[in-house]
Amino acid sequence: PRRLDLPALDKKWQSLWQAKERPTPDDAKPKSYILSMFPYPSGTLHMGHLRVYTISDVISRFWKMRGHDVVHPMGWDAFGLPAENAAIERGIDPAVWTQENIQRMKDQLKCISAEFDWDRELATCDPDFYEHTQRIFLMLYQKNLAYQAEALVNYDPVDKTVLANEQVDANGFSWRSGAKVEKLNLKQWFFRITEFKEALLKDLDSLSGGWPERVLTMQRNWLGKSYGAKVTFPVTINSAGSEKVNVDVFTTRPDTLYGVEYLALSLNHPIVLKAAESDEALRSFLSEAASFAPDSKAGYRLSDVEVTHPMCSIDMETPHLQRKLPVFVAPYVLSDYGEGAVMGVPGHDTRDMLFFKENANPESIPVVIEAESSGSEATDSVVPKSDKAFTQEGFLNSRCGKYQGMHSKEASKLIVEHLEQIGQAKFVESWRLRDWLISRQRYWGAPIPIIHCGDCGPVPVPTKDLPVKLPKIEGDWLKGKKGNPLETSEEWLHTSCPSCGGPAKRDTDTMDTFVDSSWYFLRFLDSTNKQLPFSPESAQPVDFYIGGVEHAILHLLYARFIYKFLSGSELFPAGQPAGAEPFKVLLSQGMVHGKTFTEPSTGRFLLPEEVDLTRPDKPLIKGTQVTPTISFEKMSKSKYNGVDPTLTTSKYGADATRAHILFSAPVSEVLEWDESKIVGVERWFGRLWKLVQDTQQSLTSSSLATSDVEAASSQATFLPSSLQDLSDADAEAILATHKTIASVTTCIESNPYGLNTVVSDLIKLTNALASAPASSPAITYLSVSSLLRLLAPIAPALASESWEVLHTSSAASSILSSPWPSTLLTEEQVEVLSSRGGQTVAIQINGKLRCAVTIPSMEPASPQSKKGPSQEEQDWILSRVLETAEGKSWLCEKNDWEKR
Ligand code: ANZ
Ligand code: ZN
Repeated sequence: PRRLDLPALDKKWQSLWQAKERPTPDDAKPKSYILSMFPYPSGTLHMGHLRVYTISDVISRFWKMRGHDVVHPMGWDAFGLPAENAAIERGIDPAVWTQENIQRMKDQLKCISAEFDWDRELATCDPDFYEHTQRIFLMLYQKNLAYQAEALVNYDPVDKTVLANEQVDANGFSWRSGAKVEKLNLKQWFFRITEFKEALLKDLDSLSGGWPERVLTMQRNWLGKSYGAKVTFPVTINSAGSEKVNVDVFTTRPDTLYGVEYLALSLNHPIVLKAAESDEALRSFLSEAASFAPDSKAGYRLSDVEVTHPMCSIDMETPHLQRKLPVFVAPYVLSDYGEGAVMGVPGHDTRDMLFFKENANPESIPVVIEAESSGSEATDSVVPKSDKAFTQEGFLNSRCGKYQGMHSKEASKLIVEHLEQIGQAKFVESWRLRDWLISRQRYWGAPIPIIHCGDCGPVPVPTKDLPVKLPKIEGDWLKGKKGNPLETSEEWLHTSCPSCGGPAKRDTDTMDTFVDSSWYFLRFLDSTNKQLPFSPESAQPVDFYIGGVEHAILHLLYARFIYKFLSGSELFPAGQPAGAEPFKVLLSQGMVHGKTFTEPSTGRFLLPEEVDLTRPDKPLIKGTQVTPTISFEKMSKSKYNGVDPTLTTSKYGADATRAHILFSAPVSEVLEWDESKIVGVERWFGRLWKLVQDTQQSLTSSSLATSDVEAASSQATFLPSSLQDLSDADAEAILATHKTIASVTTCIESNPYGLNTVVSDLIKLTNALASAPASSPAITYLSVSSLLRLLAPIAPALASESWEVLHTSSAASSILSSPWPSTLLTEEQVEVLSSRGGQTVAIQINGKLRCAVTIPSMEPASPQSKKGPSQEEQDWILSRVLETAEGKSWLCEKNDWEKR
């Protein structure tokens, strides 16, 4: 028998596949669009890539074998900072840097045997692509969904660019440079995603089942619809001749209104801006506070301003409502949420309590809501300063006037209704979602196709002048550049106004790379269209979308928004139903963690060359011979635990690597990459390879003609007219093969999250067929050829080679174009075959399972008695059970079983 050399098989088959032309699309076939999130061309493929592309490749090959016309494209999310930073550091053209990286990664992708539609390839930095990104920008602009506005923006002083809120971490640092982010007021471009908020929320319901619930929840939270009330507080500004103004706050807890102790305003609330004009100390507080973290406890008391309780005029009985309360300026109050003002309830909100303790130095903190109803008793309702706020709902206590004893829900409603009558409150909803800030002050992005004219204002670039190309980089023009390079690109910057012809300037902002990725999946469907981003005939949603959970919020939300917008535009066929969604099924895959060795006493990460792995099960630290601590952690350079997928594939072959990566964890979970365990897959492949050779031997020595074997892909040819005529070995082989076909098919088709179980099912079938081969050559062929076809999407080279061994005639078509095996048996046949050689009967006595015995099989039940065994059948079963030693012992001899 030939030795199995997996890397050699890769070489042979990969070059055969590359030479093969992609079949022309067949309109008669059902279509499937399978897509993995396109990578950033960093230059090297990492294990996360390997995992995601293996999953999408398996699903894609499966649907091809199922007779679908599959779209499985690959492209490059090629704009963005790393290329520009490389250019600034090393003085190379970002386009060249990117192109080289793409080439390198493309070669690496071929090594993992992933089959992509390279004729659809795209890169978002290619003018042929970004021309259409610009077109889509203009479509939004024409519908007033793209606009420019002054905004307090996050500015990264290291990268010298504006960041989206999402790119700033909870502590106020840039996600990319790690720099402390500053707040600046600048004119920026926005997409009005908030216009689509209701649809973005509601249509999530229709994705349930196709998307993981966790991702749906993350999307819902990001949209953040909350119901509450706007409550109006009367404020007096003492210095301004006791000027009276109203301040609205947004609250989700009107039931806590009797516990209000202060009012807090955002840094740019109109009252604050006014007060700052004559308050030097406030001005310096504001400039400092702009860079405070969102959870800062800092505050500034507006000593000149007082607030009265909105209830004070309708509830005169409650003395504490008649007080004047302080007003603070607080960075924790967001200027762009709710009303930019908060009613402070220290007893029931943790942030309010921390702020109040810090800034008002209170002796105690009043409580108005309690876990249990206090009835009409008066309680001492204050908490000592050290206590925690009671943030749950509950019952209003004796401080709450006529609302005492009511539950929070009821009180909230009645309080707002009551205040509404005197014009002091309104039920409102509020959203967390903000418009999408899309402009970046960088070079390496799609230029915003707007020209600014002194006379006409902003003018869209006419379609015929698209694309607005980036200026060419001459020499090392970008080297050492700070700020936005486009602003100093004089020749590019100055142009004439498309409307009046006068001198004008180009917009120097480029678009957020999330704009590119919000529509690229539609371009793949019509990637060479010169006139349009894509034609209406080509537009369709993605059937399976596979990618990392790090994109669960923003990328998916932006893509859903743009898809909804486009599906109502002329780019889609007319009359699209509402509720259009771009990704029917979403597979969000977990991270790949690397095996990490640390020195137990110091916790120091060990270099690979410091660990002796001669015995993979017992690693030792070289020199000291101490056993290192092993853990699995996110791969990183500092932990020396990164694994290069191309090294793994060249060592073990792409097939074993792919099978191992699928087998090691369910798709959505963290995968602990342990190279030493890949031998499990290698052994399986070895057994399978031997099984194929043995099968080939028995086929050549049998009377079964090769042509028969090849012609026979359907069960009818192989199964005898009566199942009773099958030998025991054949029956078992057929049954095992049938069950595996059924489970593997169901899994890939409708629950790809369980792809790991596909591998274990295939291992089991291999073992079953190897240890108990079928007796007839026809059944042997049927089971082994089915196994190979089930294996083909996962291990395409090994399956192809085995197929070739099995089909010596050169006319045999490739396994990858053979049909997916259909199940072999009907349910009745499964029952008949399962009960051959006996059936198992469980014996329960008084509800306790005592034993299981095997008795001869009964003739198949007639259809009428399907509801359960008849009396006659029951008697028959009982007498058979009593014929077994164990059955007899339990049912006749152990009369004392109750005592056991
Ligand atoms: C009083 C109160 C008492 C509140 C209480 C909560 C608990 P969600 O659910 O996220 O919508 N809030 C309102 N506007 C704010 C702003 N501009 N910046 C910061 N916080 C603001 O949050 C709504 C709650 O967040 C509101 O309800 C308000 O505090 C605060 F025991 O009002 B609450
Ligand atoms: Zn003009």
